[in-house]
Amino acid sequence: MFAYINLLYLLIAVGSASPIVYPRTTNDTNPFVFTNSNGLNFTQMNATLPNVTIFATGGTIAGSSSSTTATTGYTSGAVGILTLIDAVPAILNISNVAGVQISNVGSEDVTSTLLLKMAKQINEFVCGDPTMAGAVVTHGTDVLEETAFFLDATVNCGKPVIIVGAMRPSTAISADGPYNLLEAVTVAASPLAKDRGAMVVMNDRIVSAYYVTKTNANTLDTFKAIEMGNLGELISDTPYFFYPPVKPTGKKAYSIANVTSIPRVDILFAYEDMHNDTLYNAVLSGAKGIVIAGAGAGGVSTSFNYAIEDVINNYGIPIVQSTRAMSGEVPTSDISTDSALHIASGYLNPMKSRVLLGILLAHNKNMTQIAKAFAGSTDD
Ligand code: DAS
Repeated sequence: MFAYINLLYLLIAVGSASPIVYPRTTNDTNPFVFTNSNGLNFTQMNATLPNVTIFATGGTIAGSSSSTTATTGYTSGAVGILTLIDAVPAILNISNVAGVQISNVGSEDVTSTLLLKMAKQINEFVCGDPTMAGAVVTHGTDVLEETAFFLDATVNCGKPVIIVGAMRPSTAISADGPYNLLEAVTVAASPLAKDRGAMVVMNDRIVSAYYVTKTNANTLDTFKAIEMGNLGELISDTPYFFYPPVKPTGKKAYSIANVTSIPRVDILFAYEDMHNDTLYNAVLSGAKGIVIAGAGAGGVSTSFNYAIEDVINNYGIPIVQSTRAMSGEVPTSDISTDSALHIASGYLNPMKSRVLLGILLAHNKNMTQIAKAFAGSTDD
């Protein structure tokens, strides 16, 4: 019945000169005034504004602490999506928003199962709905770059997918979450944000999800793409893009419509005096792919390199060599030998390399196909 009334109102709106507006209700037990065809609820529906869906996963942006000065030691994911939206009424001047509570966890607890659920729901509720302008994902910052990379690779309808977090809990003085959320919804609702892939919007910056990384464990300006720079910024909540829409070199799109799980991929850190058994332990523990956070441009010890080549040739496990350095490229030339197919990560850091390798294994790509997919990040 409710949906029928909505449809009636929308028909009137389409027919009438002045667009219909469902103002916010004061009814706290049922704050929703509109339900769309996918069953998503809105606390306002103003037909003159774009529609954005916010997918909440938890993290500091939804964190709380008894102290207003604490920026550590708080509870992640303590606050639900409606509370987040209600804390920033200015959002409703920019966009109608629906909220989907995917999870409410610290980002360290986000799993590949959650990532698949997120990507499938964004594809269904945003890409599949012509009335929806874009998506926002609220997320913990610690592994945000991995989720951002995964969504950038698996949601490719051209609509903006904006990942946002906070470095201070919502209870802190000058909490950054509310303004970050306002900026994220603003970009998700902006026609300028189309065809740019997923982006991370935090601290007034707009950064490509393909390249962004968390550069500092504590500070508000932590998310950067060190060599590639920002795609744009926001000033007084107005987005400015520095370039026309552009695709990162080598980026490819992958469907996860028929993917039900992502194979295990482990990351091993290179260091002085590293031991080979860590590699064999990962393989024997069930890893179907390995990423090495190599020293410099993918470097490992001579002995460990023998182990790599043994695992590639005799266990058939793909091994991607990335760098433990904060930025830079691992070119094929720096790691290749005649005795095994070493796979270079290009400009992808170990965390993003692991996400890409997992997606490629989920699509049953062989080592040669995997090597070509990574080579695209520099040679395309
Ligand atoms: N609580 C940590 C997380 O969920 C940090 C954060 O969100 O900023 O990633």
